[in-house]
Amino acid sequence: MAETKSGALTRRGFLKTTAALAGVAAAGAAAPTLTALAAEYGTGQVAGEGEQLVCGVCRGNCFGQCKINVHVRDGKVVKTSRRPFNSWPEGGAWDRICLRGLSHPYTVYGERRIQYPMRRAGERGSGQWERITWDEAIKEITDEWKRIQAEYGDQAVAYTRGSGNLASINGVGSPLFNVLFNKINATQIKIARDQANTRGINRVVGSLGDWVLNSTQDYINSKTVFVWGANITDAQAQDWPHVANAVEAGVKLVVIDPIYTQLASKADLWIPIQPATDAALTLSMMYVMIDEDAINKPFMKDHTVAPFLVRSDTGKFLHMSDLGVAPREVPVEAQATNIDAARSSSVNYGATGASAGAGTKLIDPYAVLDADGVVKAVEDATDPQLEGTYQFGDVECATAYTLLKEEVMQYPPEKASDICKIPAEDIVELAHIALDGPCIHRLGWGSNSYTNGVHAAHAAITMAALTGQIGYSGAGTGACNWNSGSGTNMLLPNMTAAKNPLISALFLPEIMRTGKYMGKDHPIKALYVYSGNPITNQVNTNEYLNDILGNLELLVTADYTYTDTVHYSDIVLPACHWFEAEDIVLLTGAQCYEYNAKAIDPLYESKTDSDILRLLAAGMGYPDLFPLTDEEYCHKILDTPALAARGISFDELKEKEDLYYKSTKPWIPWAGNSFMTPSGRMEFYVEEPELQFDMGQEYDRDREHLPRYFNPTEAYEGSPQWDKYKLILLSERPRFRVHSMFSDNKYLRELDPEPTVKINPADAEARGLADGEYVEVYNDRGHAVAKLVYNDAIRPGCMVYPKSWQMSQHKAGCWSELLTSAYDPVGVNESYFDNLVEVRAWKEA
Ligand SMILES: Nc1nc2c(c(=O)[nH]1)N[C@H]1C(S)=C(S)[C@@H](COP(=O)(O)OP(=O)(O)OC[C@H]3O[C@@H](n4cnc5c(=O)[nH]c(N)nc54)[C@H](O)[C@@H]3O)O[C@H]1N2
Ligand SMILES: Nc1nc2c(c(=O)[nH]1)N[C@H]1C(S)=C(S)[C@@H](COP(=O)(O)OP(=O)(O)OC[C@H]3O[C@@H](n4cnc5c(=O)[nH]c(N)nc54)[C@H](O)[C@@H]3O)O[C@H]1N2
Ligand code: SF4
Ligand SMILES: [Mo]
Repeated sequence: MAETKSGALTRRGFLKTTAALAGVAAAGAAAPTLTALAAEYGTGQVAGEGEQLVCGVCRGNCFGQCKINVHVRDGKVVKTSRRPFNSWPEGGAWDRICLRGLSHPYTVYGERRIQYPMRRAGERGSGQWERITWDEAIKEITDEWKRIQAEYGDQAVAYTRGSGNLASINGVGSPLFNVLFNKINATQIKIARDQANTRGINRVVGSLGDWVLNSTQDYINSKTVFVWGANITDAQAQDWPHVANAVEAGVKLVVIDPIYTQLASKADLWIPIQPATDAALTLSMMYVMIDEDAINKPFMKDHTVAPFLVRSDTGKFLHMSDLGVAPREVPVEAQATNIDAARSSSVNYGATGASAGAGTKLIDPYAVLDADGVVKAVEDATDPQLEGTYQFGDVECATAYTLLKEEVMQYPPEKASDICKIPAEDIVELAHIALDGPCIHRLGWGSNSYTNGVHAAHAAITMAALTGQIGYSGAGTGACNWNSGSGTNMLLPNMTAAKNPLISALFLPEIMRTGKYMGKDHPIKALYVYSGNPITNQVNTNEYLNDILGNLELLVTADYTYTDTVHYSDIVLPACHWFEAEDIVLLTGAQCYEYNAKAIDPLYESKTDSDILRLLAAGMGYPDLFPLTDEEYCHKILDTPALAARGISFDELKEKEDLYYKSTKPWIPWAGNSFMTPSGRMEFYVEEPELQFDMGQEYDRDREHLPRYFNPTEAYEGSPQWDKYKLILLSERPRFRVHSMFSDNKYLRELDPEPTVKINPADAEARGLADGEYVEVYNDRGHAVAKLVYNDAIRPGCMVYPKSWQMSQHKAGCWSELLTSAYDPVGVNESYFDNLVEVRAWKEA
């Protein structure tokens, strides 16, 4: 923990710690002037005497992936600073480094750095360790894996990761992990987070990746940017300069967030919405649009499924074949070869899949009601009707828009005002602003964190179907433009998929309790964790410790620092820090590749994850599984024909350090309105909901057809827990950490020494709690002790904590103990905010 008792950073403390690491004399050293620091920040590349500047990439999961200078002197990292991008010369708005990035030397040489392989010496979690050699560690792990596989089956060995290193060889974008674990037929446990937005949006427009929206540089071309539940200033550092540029140029900023965040303080309009009610607000905005007859009918007719007839018996669209019309032959569209335009290839207008010969395919057209009252193929109708019903034999059909309208009309502003606890006039005003486009609607992870989050996103993208504001400059609806999924899939063609079906981390407790998955025996007895700290970051810690760890025979963690997950492991492997190996990083927000050169040799006995994999492979009997060196893998990943066409190769990247990979700057998804859905249109009516993971869980198919508002699991007034607990517990992205990373960084702990939780003073006073006292936040699942902070910015009825303090840093309990493991069966997403708690004074025992 930090040396200082209070959060105040003394200049003496600052100089002392800086000097200790930089290895310069502290006594009497004059502090650099702010002007000098600003000049240095501007150029980014001031090498101190005897220093070598190495091109590095800071790459925890804060989405920044900042290019930085690693200052090396005598083989040691002495400092980090900003290093300008080459791909983005205009204005330098991509160049940046934050406090965390500036603090790296304290992580590289941190006191809690794992120095050598360790075996647990006492009870699991006792913190007692013995040092072992690499040979011993690898032999023990692989002997155990072999025993477990022989006893329980191959897939009883599992592996999982978090988001600790966004690189392509040693990080989470690496194909190498799957190479080993496929070879030994292991099970991948997939983290279950950040998916509700994606599920709600992609099911309407198709998938270009996980988090897709216009590049942030395009925001300046919109009239209003709506931010729904994201704190861009703190949590998307890479985007804030572009948002700020837009705001300065006169673009209106509307922030919808229960909390008066830093971003809200920059907004023209802040809407303090009741948590978990975004879908009700959006449906009500659509009510106003429809009520005022202000929807974009031509767009809806041409680019959405609005006029398609839906069969009441099957819930599916009516096709001409239903009416006895044989499928017709049409020319096949050219396959997209462009790496960022694969979307057009999957637009197949209801293709039957059967090929009718070279260059053609059979399609079974969607049926619509034409203006003359006759049902026709959509391609043949002169004016497809948006509204109407049609009796097809015994089967009633209605247009998709008719069904949507029925749903939307249940949310007049007065009613939504009660649900969202905001004035009805504000809802009307929001609808008017949204109509006066072009607008960007950027969805953060606010509504994503409740079990009704898929529908909040589904509603948002449906509103774009009503306004037609999508696919052109300044107009779009989506999650932030991080776009990782498509980035990884399209740009890492050698990426090796896991061989066995991925299992959601949310299913793990049940699998561990029962030994069964989808009705079949599937015990999991060994878990290998890399680049992640699930015990701190996953929901419901007690369930994790009891049900998962309690049934696990071997937990192995590879990390460079001592985390909660390390603490509960049986064997710990010392991984390298990012600066200790060469790697490639995909800067997805800016759509460019970055090069990370090796700055220093691996410290202590640490090894790169790739070398760890090589040793594990040999231990499992496959010494030749990785025939290439890491450098050769870098070439393999980047030296492909598709990238060569863009002038991208590994050698080129090494030379230029960063390379933009999209065909246009800024990038605008869904340009030309060609959506990656079966119909090629925006399918706001969903025929068949796609589950994020399918474990045979039950779900309500009818509910999923359209965007709907319903209560989340716990975080609402009147929920089953309401009698006991009346505060909704939210987290915020910590400025001083990236999740749990940097939590043991001495420099940052001076600024942010211990867990805190914010509360509206009225809620605190009602409970007799004073500002600054230690409190226990609790519910049936667990508790966490933290220092209480009075804060008027917190919506009454809520509490907010900066996330991901390690358990060992709390006086008792930890935040994740309080979090529900309930999930929506479609989104299968951890619901970090769907929790009720109470708070009381805490006295140290
Ligand atoms: N410094 C730092 N940056 C990070 C990270 C980090 O750990 N540290 N983590 C990164 C990761 S992995 C992610 S996923 C992103 C997340 O990025 P953000 O989503 O921007 O992060 P949060 O701070 O969780 O912000 C969510 C916001 O939603 C609000 N909110 C809560 N409930 C609701 C609701 O029902 N409706 C609405 N409209 N708003 C609501 C919260 O008050 C909060 O301001 O941040 C990334 N950036
Ligand atoms: N309460 C609450 N909890 C949340 C959330 C929330 O909003 N509220 N958000 C969730 C979200 S969206 C996310 S994305 C998760 C993040 O959860 P995690 O992905 O688990 O995040 P980190 O704490 O960053 O853990 C990364 C670990 O990887 C290690 N690491 C870094 N680089 C390397 C490397 O090269 N090799 C190896 N072997 N290890 C490395 C780091 O030291 C660190 O311990 O947290 C989730 N948890
Ligand atoms: S922590 Fe994130 S924002 Fe800060 S320097 Fe690193 S990548 Fe950039
Ligand atoms: Mo995340």
